[in-house]
Amino acid sequence: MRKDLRFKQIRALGDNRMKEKNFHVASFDEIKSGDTADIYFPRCKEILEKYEKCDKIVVADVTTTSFPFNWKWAIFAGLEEILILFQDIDCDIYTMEEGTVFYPHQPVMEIEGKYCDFSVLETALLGLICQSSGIATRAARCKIAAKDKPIYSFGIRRAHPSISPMVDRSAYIGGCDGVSGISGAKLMGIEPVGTMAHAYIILMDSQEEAWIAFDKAMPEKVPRIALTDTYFDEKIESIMAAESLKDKLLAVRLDTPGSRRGDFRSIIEEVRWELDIRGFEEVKIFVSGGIDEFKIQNLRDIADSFGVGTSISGSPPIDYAMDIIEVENIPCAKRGKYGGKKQVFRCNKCNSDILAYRKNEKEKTCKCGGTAYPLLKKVLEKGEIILDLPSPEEIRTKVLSQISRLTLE
Ligand code: PCP
Repeated sequence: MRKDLRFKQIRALGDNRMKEKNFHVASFDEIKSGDTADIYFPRCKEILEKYEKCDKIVVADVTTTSFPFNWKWAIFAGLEEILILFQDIDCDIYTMEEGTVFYPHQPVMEIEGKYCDFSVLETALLGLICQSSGIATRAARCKIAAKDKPIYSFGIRRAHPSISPMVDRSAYIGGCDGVSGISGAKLMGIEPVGTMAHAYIILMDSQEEAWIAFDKAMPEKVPRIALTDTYFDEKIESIMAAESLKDKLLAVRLDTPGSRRGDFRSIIEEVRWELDIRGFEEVKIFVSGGIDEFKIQNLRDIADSFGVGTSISGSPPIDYAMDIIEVENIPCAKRGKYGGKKQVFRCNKCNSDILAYRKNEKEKTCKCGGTAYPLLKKVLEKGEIILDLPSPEEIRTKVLSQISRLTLE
């Protein structure tokens, strides 16, 4: 196609979007109708319809065979949006509860119905849980690394703004103690958290004026955390901030640029020393910028809280796959997959799992003598949501109790 024509087309598309005042995102209707599907799904559906194969009742499950970076476990997240996607679709869905820790080869979800009723939703389904589960898992890993020290999700600036509520919700249910995004916090009914930006310091006449003005302007509920790495060495600015705000200063934030970061641990130790010898033992140290679970592990004994961006919001997705495992009640699966409906039973004594062919057993006896209970429960019946959706807070609590028994290894 002649270049100018192609450009005109792009221009026209761009103009349409501009006219519609819409970003390059799919609408609710486009997602629900399968317009965000990979093209091979509607094409195959067309042929299946032509050959009258569409009425076959199938069971499809969603599993993964491994996790990024050889992680040993992951957090299942994104269920709430799955229910929005499948509401009014004539099928039944069994899933683990959102926030459940799971392992490779374990089904987090099983869908029963006529394949063609949901086939074009596979792409959206996977997208909803792959990204959300990756973010929640990385947040949980950072939370394990931080132990009792709070961690905050500062990563929505690294993702398309249309998904910032999902990013912050996944980070929060994964274990973050707070999120910086206004829309994400609104979605969860919590207060967004934040400190101050370098731009703010630069626009004010001096660091001191910026910190004092912040203190005068902000409502009491906003913690007084002074950013102390804009122009001078962190220890100098931290002393200046402590002497400016005295006992009103809760913490200093060190977001030292990479070019100056060198040995960040030593910088934090110096700041700690200088604050303590001047009687500011109560002033805490908040660090951000390039933080991940391993940096947290290395700094948690000297830093009091962490702002984590890219490593959580940009976490690799959990690469779930959806596969047919049964047709007309006959187990059948592609190579590399176990056929047949399944259930995962988790022992309430030793916490180990039993993967079994699903026969609706209420419980199983574990080899340790404990009782193992089923993790997959029916959440959608003939398109109707039958699950009382837990709040993000409840899901977060469930995650924290499970990860308290886990490690990063
Ligand atoms: C960024 C901002 C985020 C941090 C870094 C996320 O600092 O404060 O909290 O970093 P990460 O993605 O590496 O984890 P700046 O870019 O300096 O922005 P600002 O001056 O607005 O704080």
